[in-house]
Amino acid sequence: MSLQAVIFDVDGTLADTERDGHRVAFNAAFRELGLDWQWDESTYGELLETGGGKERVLRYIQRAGLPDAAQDGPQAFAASVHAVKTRHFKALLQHPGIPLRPGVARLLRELRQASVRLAIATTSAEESVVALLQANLGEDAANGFDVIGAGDVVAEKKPAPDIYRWVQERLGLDAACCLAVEDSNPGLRAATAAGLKTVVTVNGYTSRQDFAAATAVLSDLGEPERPFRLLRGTAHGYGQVCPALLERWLAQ
Ligand code: XBP
Ligand code: MG
Repeated sequence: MSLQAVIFDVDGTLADTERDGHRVAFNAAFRELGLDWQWDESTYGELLETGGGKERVLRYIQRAGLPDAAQDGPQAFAASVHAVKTRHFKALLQHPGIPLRPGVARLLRELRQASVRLAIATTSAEESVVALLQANLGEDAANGFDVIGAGDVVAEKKPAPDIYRWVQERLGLDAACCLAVEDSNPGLRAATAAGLKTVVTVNGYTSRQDFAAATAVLSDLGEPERPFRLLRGTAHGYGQVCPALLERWLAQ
């Protein structure tokens, strides 16, 4: 069966948005709201086990307690923190900016040229995803994706497979002709539970996680002048991820 679509995760996969993006934006939101919360890099690494910004705040409340400011209860409080945080995140995309990871822009271009459809399956809010794409690839960038599955469109976030199933349904494609690209164990579990073969590109937060279920694990997608490092699986002689290599992985 030939490759019809590639479904990309966003945070950690298209760009390293977590440590210097979402984390920084959360801390800016905490300051703006007068909270004495501060998520350092290692605390945030632990909190990343919980997918979704609002869910992450709710989880932290279990540890730090509900702040006095949260008069309307934890859900409303998490939603208001998230709204402020999203504004800060979008500002960070403008300045200083968050670049796409190596090979991402190239692979998206090559897949489009090969008539392979593109989709997104993410836990992040859609407005953050669209802003990331626009900041890096231009105003029309989101239109290059057939389906964007983001945020609260499903009840259960990753590692539940719901967001991948939601995207597949809208693509109208069987899992057997699609591949997922992920960066984390919760993301890999979500994609494989939806029946998708999955390629993982690791980052600082995820490199020690369990990726035994992945079709291949790489340092990044690779560029002609800077090939990826293969961490698991076979690269069939390639040094950069391209449509032909994705076809090989789908067929193996
Ligand atoms: C990453 C996430 C997101 C972001 C923040 O998920 O867990 O929640 O940290 O985004 P994925 P929001 O890698 O699956 O994209 O604050 O907008 O939820
Ligand atoms: Mg991710």
